Formats: sequence, C-alpha cells, structure tokens
Amino acid sequence: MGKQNSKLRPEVLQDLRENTEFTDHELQEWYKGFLKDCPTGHLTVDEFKKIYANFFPYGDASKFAEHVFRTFDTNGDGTIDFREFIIALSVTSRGKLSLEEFIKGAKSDPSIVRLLQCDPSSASQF
Ligand SMILES: [Ca+2]
Repeated sequence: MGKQNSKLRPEVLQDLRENTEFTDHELQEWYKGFLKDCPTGHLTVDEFKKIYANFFPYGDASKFAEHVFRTFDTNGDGTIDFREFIIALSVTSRGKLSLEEFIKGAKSDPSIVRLLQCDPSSASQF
C-alpha cells in the first residue's frame, strides 16, 4: 500500500485558501480527516450516506443525505471531492469550527439540522 500522501499540494491549498475561510493548517487537518473517511479522495453517494448516518443516526436519513449530496456535488459528476466538500463546509460553518465542533453544533442546532434535512420536494409535509 505504501505511505499515503495526505498533504494538499501548494496550488490546491492556495485555491482553497482563496475560496474558503480556512487557514492552511485547518485545510490540511480537514484533508487528513477527509482521506481517513474517504481514502480515494472521492466520496460516492453511498459513502456519504454512511457518514451522514453518523451525523444523524435517528430515522431514515438517506433521502436527506441524497439531497445534501447533490448540493455538495457542485459539478454534478456523482462524487464529492475534497474541494467541493470543504467549500460547502466553509459556507455552512463559516470556517470557525473544528470537525468535532461542527458535528456537535450541527446536532444541537435545530437550524442546521433543518438546513441539512431540508428537502424542498417534501417541504409541504410541515
Ligand atoms: Ca463532484
């Protein structure tokens, strides 16, 4: 298998720094975490559902996960790469949170839960 390269390349780092509010250090930390969950560097919808289920273990969240996945997958190629992930996250968290804080905050903040679970096609149920 060899040693995994878990460092972002300088040109990638520069691009992400300009498009998010994260620092170099935070971006590297997020990238390490991303590769841990997703060694290929590309999240599929099935992998995303698994991760999402850890965020929201109650109920069947897979439909919502698919909606969030489509929101994150900005180029619509069916996978979420690190750039799409971190930019979506930067918008959500404003870059002020660690991953743990984000998960904790997302679980305890009803507005984020609503945001993540918002499915326009089923909004009329509420
Ligand atoms: Ca994509």
